[in-house]
Amino acid sequence: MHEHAIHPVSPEWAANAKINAESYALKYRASIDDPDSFWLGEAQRLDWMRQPTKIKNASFDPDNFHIRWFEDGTLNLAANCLDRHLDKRGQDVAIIWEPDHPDTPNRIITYDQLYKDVCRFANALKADGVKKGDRVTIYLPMVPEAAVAMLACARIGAVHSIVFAGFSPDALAQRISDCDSQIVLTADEGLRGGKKVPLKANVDAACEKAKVRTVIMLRHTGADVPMVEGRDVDWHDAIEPHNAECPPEEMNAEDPLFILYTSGSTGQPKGVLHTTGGYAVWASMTHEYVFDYRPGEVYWCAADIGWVTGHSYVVYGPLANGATTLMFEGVPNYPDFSRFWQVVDKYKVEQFYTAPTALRALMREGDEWVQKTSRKSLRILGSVGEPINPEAWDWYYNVVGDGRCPIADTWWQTETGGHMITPLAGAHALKPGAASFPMFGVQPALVDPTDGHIVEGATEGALVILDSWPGQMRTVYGDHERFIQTYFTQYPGKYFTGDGARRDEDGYYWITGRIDDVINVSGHRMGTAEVESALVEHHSVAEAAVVGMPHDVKGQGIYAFVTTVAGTEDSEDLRKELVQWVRKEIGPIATPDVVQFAPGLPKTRSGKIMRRILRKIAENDTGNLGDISTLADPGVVDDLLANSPHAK
Ligand code: 6R9
Repeated sequence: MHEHAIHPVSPEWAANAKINAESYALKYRASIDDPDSFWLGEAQRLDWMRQPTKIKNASFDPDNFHIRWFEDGTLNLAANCLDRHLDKRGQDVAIIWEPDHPDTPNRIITYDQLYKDVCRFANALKADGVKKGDRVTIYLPMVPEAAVAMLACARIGAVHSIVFAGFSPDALAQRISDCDSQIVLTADEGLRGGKKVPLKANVDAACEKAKVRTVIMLRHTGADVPMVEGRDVDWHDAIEPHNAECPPEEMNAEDPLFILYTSGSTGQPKGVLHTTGGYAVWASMTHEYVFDYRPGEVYWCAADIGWVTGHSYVVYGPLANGATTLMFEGVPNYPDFSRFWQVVDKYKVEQFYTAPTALRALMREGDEWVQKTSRKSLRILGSVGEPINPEAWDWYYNVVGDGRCPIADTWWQTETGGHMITPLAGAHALKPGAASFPMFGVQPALVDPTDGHIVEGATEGALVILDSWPGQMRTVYGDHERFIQTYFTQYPGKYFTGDGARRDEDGYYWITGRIDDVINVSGHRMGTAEVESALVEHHSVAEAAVVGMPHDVKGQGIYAFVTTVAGTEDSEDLRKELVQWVRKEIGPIATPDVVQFAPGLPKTRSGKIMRRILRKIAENDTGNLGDISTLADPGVVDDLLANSPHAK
């Protein structure tokens, strides 16, 4: 397929890694043949209040659908991330916080300190009336208090719902209302790449649409922001009256831990719900094995806590393992393009984990930015969020890692809770661009999308997972039917990922990307339906169809076809206005790259938009549009082609 070198497992990794080729094979077999013993064993990485005796109880069979793991066990995840480390590691660093600008003082937080901060904040939440099972919306920037807030919720059994701090007031309001959360945790402002983000103002605007009892606001930049009497509380005033003793709530393994909204192929974002025990085992196990993590090492996942990667690999996985986790407020290109590597050197980071889009953006700027830093501390590199193109992989490996550090290209999803398919550095030869092999307990398969039958051997197909794994989501919050409908009906009895994949002659999996109406912009999921519904909210828009287009840095860009209402002039000003409109409605990550005015969209006689054609136009692959004879009006295609920016 390509000429990129294959990198065999190095002798050092084979000899020293937590998992080598032999133990991978043995453990993988055991995890499938005898899941109960395997997972009871892995569950011992946690402290349980009551040990589980029932381990796996799950079936994807439509007539008997259920997913339960460790169902009679009880535990508290915050206690697992904090209390149990205090004896041995109280003075060890839990969180290193590196601010947006290198001249701003950093923060170093020990496990002792983090424990106290979490207990105090947990008491503040309780004092506000938050109880076990209540939803708490978190709209915070990348500051340690975000982790404190998550762990405080987990400690008292409240269910957190983090909304990425780049989302608009509307998007926030919708997520607050959907899970009926009465309380929002935020900051005055966020700070990214020197730019301020008006978080509190966004919360105020969201509160006009969503009913909220309390807003707790952290002073971060010190901006002068209005406080609403009776609703808004200063973070420090909230914790002031409370002490640092807060007994952890005893949670059932299947009690909810968090909700995280994610985009799907239809409708509004869905609230992915994760429960406590299985998720905790999964996050901890994958963090340890995939990053070969050993206590004392400084580990850095550069993802934002607003995404699932931040949940599992900035907070829960590393802290459950007693790790030192680095939390970075900034961006890769500020103040300059060396920022990532300077931070690596500053703290002697051993494991570094980021998204291909960041790598591609840095790669364009030239190798000097990397080469003027040492990076000697790095042992292993990780990639997540989208397929990594072999060119970016090679750059990551050769330039960033100086050809010394294996790359874990981790394929997984918000829904899966943690890594699903990834090479393990001590076990697998690396092929640039291949997500490679399944994690323990994961049974991937490829199916033929036309009839759903499983295809074997070296081939391509829709990626499904055949049986449950502990970190799997349990439901769509408030809509269990939608959960089943979205993931288990396309190929009954199997979990459908939404991704396509190829398996090569050596059994490596290569993820080819989404095959549903989800696009992946800079590693962030966007439903085309969401962007379309934002567009049609505009008074000049009659109809809109959105597809992905190839983009050098972002992986995919957003290409919108817009039909305006009769009598509207399709002007350049309107085009700009629509771009701004979508930014405002959803957030900057949804900014359309192209808006093409179209007097008509290609529809079948039954009125379905033929996205296949729009995708080809967006990809500028118009040589073969396929059969367009079933279109109600094949003539619209000529207009679309003539007016595509590619044609100009
Ligand atoms: C963790 C995360 C999930 C979608 C997923 C797939 C894409 C993620 C990938 C990858 C190829 C990888 N994806 N990791 N594609 N190789 N290593 O990103 O979760 O935001 O839910 O996105 O991202 O398309 O289906 P989420």
